[in-house]
Amino acid sequence: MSLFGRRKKKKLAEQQALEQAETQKQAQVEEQTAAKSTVSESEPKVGPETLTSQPEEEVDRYNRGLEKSRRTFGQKLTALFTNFNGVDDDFYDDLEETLIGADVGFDTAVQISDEVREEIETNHVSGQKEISNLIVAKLVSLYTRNGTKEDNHLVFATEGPSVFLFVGVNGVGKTTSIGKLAARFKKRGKKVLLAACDTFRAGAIEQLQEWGKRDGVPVVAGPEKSDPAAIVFDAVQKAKKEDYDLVLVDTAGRLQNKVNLMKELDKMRRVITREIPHAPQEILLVLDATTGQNAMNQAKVFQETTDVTGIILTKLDGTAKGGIVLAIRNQLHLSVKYVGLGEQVDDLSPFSPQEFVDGLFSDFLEPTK
Ligand SMILES: Nc1nc2c(ncn2[C@@H]2O[C@H](COP(=O)(O)OP(=O)(O)O)[C@@H](O)[C@H]2O)c(=O)[nH]1
Ligand SMILES: [Mg+2]
Repeated sequence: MSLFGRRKKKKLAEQQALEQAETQKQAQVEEQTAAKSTVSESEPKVGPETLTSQPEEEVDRYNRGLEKSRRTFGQKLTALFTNFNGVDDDFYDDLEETLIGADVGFDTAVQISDEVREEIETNHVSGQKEISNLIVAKLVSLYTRNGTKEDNHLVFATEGPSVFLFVGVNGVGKTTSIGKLAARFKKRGKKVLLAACDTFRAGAIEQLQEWGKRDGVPVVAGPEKSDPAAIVFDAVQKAKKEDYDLVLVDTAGRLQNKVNLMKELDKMRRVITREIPHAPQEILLVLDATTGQNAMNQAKVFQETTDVTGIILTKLDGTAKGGIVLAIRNQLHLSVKYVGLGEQVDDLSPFSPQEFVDGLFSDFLEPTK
């Protein structure tokens, strides 16, 4: 493809991302007052439980959640070959456009197209079927490249409570993911505590308390606009005193004010680490898969703001552009640890590159697989 064409395409992709970022900005006034926090009353008895979520169910959920992406990928790859006249510059141009349209990101699309071109030329690959197999194989290898089996594992403290901080902009699914994960870990016999540190957004505290009730796990909360660091302090104290295994901390994502966001997250981290050395074990950035390149921009800002340890990618069920997983792995060098596949409590699965690829390309993979 011509350099001009690439530049034009890159500019277009950047422009789209900018427009999306603009629409997300919300004017918010920051005012925090330290306040005394309280602990919700209903403390459940948490003991070992049988697992209700069987692996086969998870695979099914995966495949269902990827339905839209699979259909779109299939259609796009089919369209790419409808007018196939052999591999010329136009073909690689179309390939890049197809990949960009699936949200893999500009750089990754160009990388794939370059690698495909090199392989086709070196090995004199011809024929529609061979080339489409080659493209799929390339995508598969990129999805799984650098990924280890352990990639999606969350790190727990060897002793005492583990603390996971959830960060991300409003509406991406932080609170929902915390609710789902709390249920998941409780089922696995862990004693879980939630901390309502999004004190900024109206209704955020109540939303977490709702999840707490549903999951049967207590929530440490304070009044709206109170200092999140004060809430997290109380939560961590309680976790130590009462032998909790895991504290899941909800936060407010004020991306439009990076300095304040950084200060707030820093302060919370300092409080946590002072009380529990080595904590927080995870700082999980929650991204909404349906926002495409905008999610990539958010990730860049949060990576500059705090030490993100992994991604929770939500609403994968609501996008036809599963390619974003590839962009996150390839461009941000972060692993996707969990994926959200719906709004129900069970709709969150550990991310498995192989299952993901199988789900996405099942219509295209050779039956010998
Ligand atoms: N379809 C779908 N919806 C989700 C998923 N995760 C979260 N949501 C929805 O996204 C909306 C915002 O979620 P919320 O947890 O309040 O976001 P927060 O502002 O980051 O805490 C809610 O309506 C959730 O039900 C998911 O994986 N799939
Ligand atoms: Mg929330």
